[in-house]
Amino acid sequence: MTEARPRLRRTVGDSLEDFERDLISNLYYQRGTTIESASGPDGYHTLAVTVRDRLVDRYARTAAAHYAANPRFVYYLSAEYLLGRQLRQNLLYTDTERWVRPIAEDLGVSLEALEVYDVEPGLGNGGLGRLAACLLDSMATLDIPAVGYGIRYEFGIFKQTFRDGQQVERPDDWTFYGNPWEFPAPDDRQLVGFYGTTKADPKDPTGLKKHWVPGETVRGEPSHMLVPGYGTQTVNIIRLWQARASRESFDLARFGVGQYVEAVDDIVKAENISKVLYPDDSTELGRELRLKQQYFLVACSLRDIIRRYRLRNSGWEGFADKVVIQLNDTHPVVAVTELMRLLVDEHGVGWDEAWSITRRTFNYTCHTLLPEALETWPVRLLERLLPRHMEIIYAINHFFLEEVRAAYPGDEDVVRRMSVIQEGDERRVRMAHLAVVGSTAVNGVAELHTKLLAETTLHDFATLWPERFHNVTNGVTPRRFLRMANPRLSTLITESLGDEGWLTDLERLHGLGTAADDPAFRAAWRDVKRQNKVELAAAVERSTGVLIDPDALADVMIKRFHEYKRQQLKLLHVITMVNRIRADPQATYVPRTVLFGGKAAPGYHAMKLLIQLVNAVADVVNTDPVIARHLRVVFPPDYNVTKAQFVIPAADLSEQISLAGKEASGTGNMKLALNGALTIGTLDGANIEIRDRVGADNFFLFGMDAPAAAALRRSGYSPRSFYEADFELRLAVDTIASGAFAKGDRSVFAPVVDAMLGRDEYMALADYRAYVDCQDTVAEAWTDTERWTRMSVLNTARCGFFSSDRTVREYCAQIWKVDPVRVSP
Ligand code: NBX
Repeated sequence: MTEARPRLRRTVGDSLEDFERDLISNLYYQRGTTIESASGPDGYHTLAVTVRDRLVDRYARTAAAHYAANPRFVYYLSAEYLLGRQLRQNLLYTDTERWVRPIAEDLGVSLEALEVYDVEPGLGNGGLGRLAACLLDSMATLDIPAVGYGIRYEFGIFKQTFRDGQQVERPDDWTFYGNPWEFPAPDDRQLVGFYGTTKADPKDPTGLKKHWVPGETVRGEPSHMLVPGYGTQTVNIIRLWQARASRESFDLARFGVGQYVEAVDDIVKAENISKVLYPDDSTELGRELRLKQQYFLVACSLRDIIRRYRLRNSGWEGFADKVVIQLNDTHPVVAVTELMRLLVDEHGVGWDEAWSITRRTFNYTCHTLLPEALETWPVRLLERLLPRHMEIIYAINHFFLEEVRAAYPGDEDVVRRMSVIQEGDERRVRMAHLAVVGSTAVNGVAELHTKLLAETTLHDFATLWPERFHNVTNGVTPRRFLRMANPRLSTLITESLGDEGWLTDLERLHGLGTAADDPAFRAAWRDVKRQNKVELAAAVERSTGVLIDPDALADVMIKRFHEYKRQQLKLLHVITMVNRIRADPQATYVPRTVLFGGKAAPGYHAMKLLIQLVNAVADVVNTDPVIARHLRVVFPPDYNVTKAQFVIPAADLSEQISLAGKEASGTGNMKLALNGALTIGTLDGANIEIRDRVGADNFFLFGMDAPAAAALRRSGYSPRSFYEADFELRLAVDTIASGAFAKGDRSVFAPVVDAMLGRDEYMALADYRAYVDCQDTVAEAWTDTERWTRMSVLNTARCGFFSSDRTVREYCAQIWKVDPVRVSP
């Protein structure tokens, strides 16, 4: 980065005429085609590039402002990003949509028609990846100097289709038509080593400095995507690394002896590192390639961070004053050892100083409470793949355990519990322990989550170092999830509040509180919801063939399929509704549409079977003329960020029914409440904070709280006793067992029944009665339209807290200690 020479700097014009001229010029010179012969992708690509150019201007000014200010930067390290579609966002952030509409109309195309080519980069699984995207959006909006680092997976999260109701996964070739939003930066490539051996440094008396000779090297090639702030000039970037074969990564000798194909094989192997996103959410599978991905991300990013640091700074004392790295869960935690290695082995910094720098640089966000999601790696694998890092881990652990022994003399039990190494038949490295030991701050993502972390998973650490533990409750960007997803509601809000200031100051939604008492406003609110539902109904019909009634209660459960989230509980409720209608077809029922969305990890057989059952129930419900009069069940395939933006604005009821103590936070719960859906939920994750804010009267609470759930488990939970004690529950389970959803075949869904009656790991049966009764309260409330609308308005009005802008402000104040840098127009 050098000081830009102003006379060489070109700026784009900012009028409609400039935009139109650039568009036509880009179509001709960039795309090499003409208006007469342009295809849909040509049109999309050209529009994308023309909008992008407006952001490049801002990016250049941001880079110059950052260079001049030399501030402390936030580096967000994440294995996942779920950015969503880019075109609409960038039109909004550059305020150019108002030009594009008339120009497109002139040319006889619609924005909607071009948008179908805007493929979302599915570089993540779920909440953790989407949170990364929301936080980056808010950092740019708040003018925080920040860079996100990630992996440019060639294939993102799989595409979900259904065949005979079963999930079938297809590869997500997201760059098939090219990606107009990214800029390759081959000059900033990095070399990454794997395997090999380590050698002692004869000149180092401590024995702590070593030399690593990798056995294999791979090149990391970066490209970046622009991350604009809303209502500001700041444009930050996400830098994504793609693995390439380095010259060293194929054996030149083999060419000489005619083993050409074998030599090329090594190229393929190297490039496999960034080939595909692991589609597992909240479960850990210890695959070598995954560890390679993690180290690849870390090694490339740290070198890039150091390169950037050195542009304006020298020496290492000031490193942690200019660099703060946030570890998004444990996936990038090997960074702690990599920074130690770089400092000690490559830059000759003494161990103690290196450790002080490292500890001051890193912070760690934990996103889970599930024990199976806590990453551990076999020592033997690390010794082979990253031999030097394993030595460093031993050294870090040695000094750390000295500290533990000093704090708890004679207590070898606490030493065993806290050690970074888990002893046993196969010794493993506990990445969460390494993260806590190597960080200044550790945070959970909702109040309950942080509390439970400190009481359970990380209890010993929270006792030893209470000052390290923080809560930063998650948030969501109101730009994408209110303004872009729900333009009608946004217009109504802006009309009511007088201006669009709420978009960057979401607590201003409180101003809607009084409007909730105005019948005309409520009617307008209902009208918006209805129009959103009409639109959703059309989309659902296109994707599933099922007609839904826009006047029915839209009951949505959209999230990854996981036992702890309890889609099975929702299904038991659906089946109970079916059984009630069958038993008394003449009674009156509140018409409902139950919409499911979500993927199951390809190896998660129990959840794939549950998906099949949802589809089978949907088939029975929607084709039975009696039942379908009152109830529809739809499951549009391939739930992703784009689909979320369609579903969320149309939802009346938000299902947040995880077993208390299992969902770290949830962020879909926030998006839905912000869009005026009422929540039916347990006291879990951020549900608790949502309820505290919207008020107990405006939230449908049911079920055990976390202490009750823990107590029931301790007392020896027996799902069968709940099954036997509740007639409707028994009937619902028996309906599945009878083969009613498998054309009479009792075997197909027998594993679902066995799981429910056998283990019921997440105690769905224990919460069934409370849940079904609460759903009856929901139905009752729905019949009082005015009251429901008032509750809906109050949900939106009181959810301003859940803006990711607030989340980022809290990270800045508590953890990052960074200040904004304004970029002038
Ligand atoms: O992170 C999610 C939690 O389950 C949510 O409660 C929370 O709101 C969200 C953001 O903090 N965790 C999550 O999405 N985990 C993963 O995606 C994941 C991905 C890969 C993996 C383990 C977990 N190996």
